[in-house]
Amino acid sequence: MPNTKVALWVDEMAKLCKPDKIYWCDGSEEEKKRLTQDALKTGELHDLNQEKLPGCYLHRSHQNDVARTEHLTFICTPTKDEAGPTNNWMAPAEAYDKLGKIFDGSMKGRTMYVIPFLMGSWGSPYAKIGVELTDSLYVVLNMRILTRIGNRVWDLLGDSDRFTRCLHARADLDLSRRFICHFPQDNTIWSVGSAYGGNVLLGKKCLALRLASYMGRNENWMAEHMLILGVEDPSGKTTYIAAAFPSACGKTNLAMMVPPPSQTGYKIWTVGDDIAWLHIGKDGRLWAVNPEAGFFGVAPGTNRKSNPNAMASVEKNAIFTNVLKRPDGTVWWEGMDGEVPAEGIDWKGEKWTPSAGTKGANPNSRFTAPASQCPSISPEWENPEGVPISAILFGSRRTHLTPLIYEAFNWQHGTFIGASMASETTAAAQGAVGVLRRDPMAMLPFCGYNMGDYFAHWLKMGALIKNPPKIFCVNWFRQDASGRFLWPGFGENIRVLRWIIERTEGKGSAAESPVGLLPGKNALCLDGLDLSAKDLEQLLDIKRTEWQEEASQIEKFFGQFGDHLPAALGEECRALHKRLRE
Ligand code: GTP
Ligand code: SPV
Ligand code: MN
Repeated sequence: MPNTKVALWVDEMAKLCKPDKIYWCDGSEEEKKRLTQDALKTGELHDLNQEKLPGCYLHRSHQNDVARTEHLTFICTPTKDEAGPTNNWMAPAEAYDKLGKIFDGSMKGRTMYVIPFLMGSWGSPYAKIGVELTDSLYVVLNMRILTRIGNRVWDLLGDSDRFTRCLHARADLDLSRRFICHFPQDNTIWSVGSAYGGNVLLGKKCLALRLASYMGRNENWMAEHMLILGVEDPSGKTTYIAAAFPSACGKTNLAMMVPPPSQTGYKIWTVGDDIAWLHIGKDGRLWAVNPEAGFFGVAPGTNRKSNPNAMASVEKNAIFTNVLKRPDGTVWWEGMDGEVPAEGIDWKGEKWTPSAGTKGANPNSRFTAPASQCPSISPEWENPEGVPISAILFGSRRTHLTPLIYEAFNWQHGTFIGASMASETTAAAQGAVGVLRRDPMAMLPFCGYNMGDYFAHWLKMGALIKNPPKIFCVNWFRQDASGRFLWPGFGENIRVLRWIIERTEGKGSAAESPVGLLPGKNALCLDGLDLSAKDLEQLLDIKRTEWQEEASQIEKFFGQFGDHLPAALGEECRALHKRLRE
C-alpha cells in the first residue's frame, strides 16, 4: 500500500488537475488486459492482427507531437548557473506557477492513473523508485513495458519519501503550452502538453538521465545515455562494453548486433540499449546496470538483416507508435524487409500508397517491447550488481573527419574526446535533421546540471575507479565524396569491437596519431569483408587541416562553460592543437 507521503502528494496533485477519477495501478496482468481494452475504446490504441502480432497494438500520436521537444525542456534549479549554458533554465517558482496554471483542471472528465515504478532491477542496491501521475493510457501501457511497475514498488518504498514525483498531463497538446520541467532539488518532474516518448515516459530520459545524472554527481556514480553489451569470444569469455551515441545513432543496433558468419565463435549479449547507470563496484572497478525493462527503439531501418534481434523482440506484446498499418493488420515502416506495401494507413491515419511521395511511417516512429523478449538478452541483464565494464565507446554520426575507430591515450584524454563529441542531428528530436552540433557524451539533451561540472565529474570518477575502462571513439557513418558509407556497419562492427577488446587486454597493435591511437597495420580483422584498401585508408585518415579547424571549434564550444570548464580539458585542447602542428 502507498504510504501517507505518497497519498498526500497524489491528493495535492489531484486537487490541481481535477480528474474525475483516480486509478491506482497494481501492475497485474488482468489490469493490463483491462486498460488495453480501455485504450482501444478511447482511440489511444488501434487494434492490429492478433493472430500475426499477438498482444501488439498501434498508437498514433498528434502530428505536432512526434519527437522530444528540446527547446521546451527545462532544468529548474534555483540558479541559472546550476543548469549551465547548454540547458534551458526556468526558476523553480516560475515553473511551478506557469505549469500549475496549465495543469489546473487539465484532467476534468478524465482519469488520473497512479503508476508506481522502479528503475533498475528488483533487489538492486542501485534501483530508484518513481511515481508517475498521468491521464494517458498510452503512458501507462508503455511504462508497464519500459519499467518495473506495480504494488511491489510500494513494499519497497515502505514509509520513505525517497521517490521521484512525476506529474504528466496531456492537456491540449498545444505547442505553446508544452513544457517538460525538471526540479533536481525537489526530485520532481512536471511534463504537460505532450503525449510522446521521452517527453512523457518520465522514468526514461527525465528520471533515469536528467535527475539521475544530478543524483550521481552527488553520490559518486554516473547516469549515461549508453547501451551496454557483452561480447563473448570463441573461448567463451565475455567482455562488457558501454557506448554513448546520440539519439538515433546506433545504440539499439549495436546492443543487439549479430556478427556475420565469417566471425565464427563471436556472440553479442544485450544488457541495455539506451541508458546505463555506472557505479564503482566492490572490487573498485566500474560496473553498469540497465535501469530499464524494455526498449523504445527506432523503427525505420530496422529489418531482419540490420537487426534480427529487434525484429524478434517485437513479434508479440509490443506497442508500435506512428508506423504504417497494412490492410492485413500488420505493421510496416521504411526500410523493413520484403516488398513495400501497395497500400496502407500511414502514421497520420490517412490512406497511403507508395506513389503518395510521403513516408508511411514517421522517421521517429518507434516500437516498445519487453527486453526479456530479445533473443540476445544477456543472462546478466537483471543482475542487481550489473556487469563490469572494460571499455567505454563514444560514437557519433559524422560523414567526414572522425575515423572509424581510435583509442584515447588515457581517461582524461577520453573525457576530452567525449566532451568534444559532435554529431549530425536526427529525427529523434524536433528540429532540423543532419545539422552538425556538439553533443558531449551524447548527453547534451539529457544532462540535469551544468555540463562543465558534469565534465569535472567524469574526471573525478576516473580518479576514483580502479583500472578505469579504456575509452574509444567510433564512427560508423563516414562517407566518401559521393555520399556512400565507407564502412558496412551493423554486424560488421564486431570487427572494431574485437580490436577494442584486444586493446583492453593489453594486446592488439596501435599507431599513434595526433588525435589518438589508430589500429596498427592489419590490426583490424577484415577477413571475408569486401573493403577496398582505398576505403580503409579513407576510414582511418586524419586530415590535419580539418582537425585544426575542429580543435578551434572545440575550443570555442568549451569557452561557454567559463569557470565551470575543468582546466584539464582546456589543456587537452591545447595539446591536440600542438600535436596537429607538429
Ligand atoms: P535512440 O533510441 O534515439 O537513443 O537511438 P539509438 O542510438 O538506439 O539508435 P538506433 O540504433 O535505433 O539507430 C538508428 C539509426 O542508425 C538508423 O537509421 C540505422 O540505420 C542507423 N545505424 C545504426 N547502426 C548503423 C551502422 O552501423 N551503420 C550505419 N550506416 N547506420 C547505422
Ligand atoms: C532518444 O531520443 O534518445 C530516445 C527516444 O531514446 S525518447 O525516449 O523519445 O527520448
Ligand atoms: Mn536515447
